[in-house]
Amino acid sequence: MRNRIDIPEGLYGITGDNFANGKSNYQCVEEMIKGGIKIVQYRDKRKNSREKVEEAGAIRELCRKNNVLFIVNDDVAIAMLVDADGVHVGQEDMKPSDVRKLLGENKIIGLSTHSEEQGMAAYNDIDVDYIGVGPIFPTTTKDTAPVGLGYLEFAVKNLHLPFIAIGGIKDYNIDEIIKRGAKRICLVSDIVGAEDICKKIIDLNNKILKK
Ligand code: 3NM
Repeated sequence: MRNRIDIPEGLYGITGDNFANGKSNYQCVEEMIKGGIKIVQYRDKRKNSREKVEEAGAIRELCRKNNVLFIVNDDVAIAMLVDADGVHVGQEDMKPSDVRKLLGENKIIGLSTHSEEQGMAAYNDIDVDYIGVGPIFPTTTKDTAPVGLGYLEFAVKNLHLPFIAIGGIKDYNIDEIIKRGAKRICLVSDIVGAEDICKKIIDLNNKILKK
């Protein structure tokens, strides 16, 4: 039986150039890395596959040079092509056990979960290394209804695998997440939309990691 691959604590970065005030996904990741991010997910719902392979490949190399974990959202083929460290799938994407067959034991698989039932199922699935818990608050970045802080509290108590709190998290509400015990947190629009992404990463990681 395999052991889950651990996920670094602190911020989990996700690309989102539609919120980035003209910066490319590559530029955003460069700034995230300067700020000390340890894991980045390539997520793009607008470009075609050819464009995504090119962009993901470039960001993959940037992450490799800087010892930053690189995860691809949804697309197992692109993850394999660029030799990503892992794939993040949703509830309607390929099943983790099928992704595992394609990627092998040593790659990371993440799964979005939006309820206690989905969270428990993922906890009992050894092919899942970590889960997303959210959307905690309303978000315009993903078309999923918010689940509230209740599911986060359930996850902290009952789901003993790495989880990423996500969805509508901003400077003004991140304390609600940290004080409930989340160690890994993702903000998409608030980070890529920041004027100084590097400084934002440093400040938020100091808060989450209590430096
Ligand atoms: N996944 P923002 S919420 C990509 O709950 C994503 O699974 C979610 O973006 C989930 O920080 C989300 O801009 C979007 O609200 C988060």
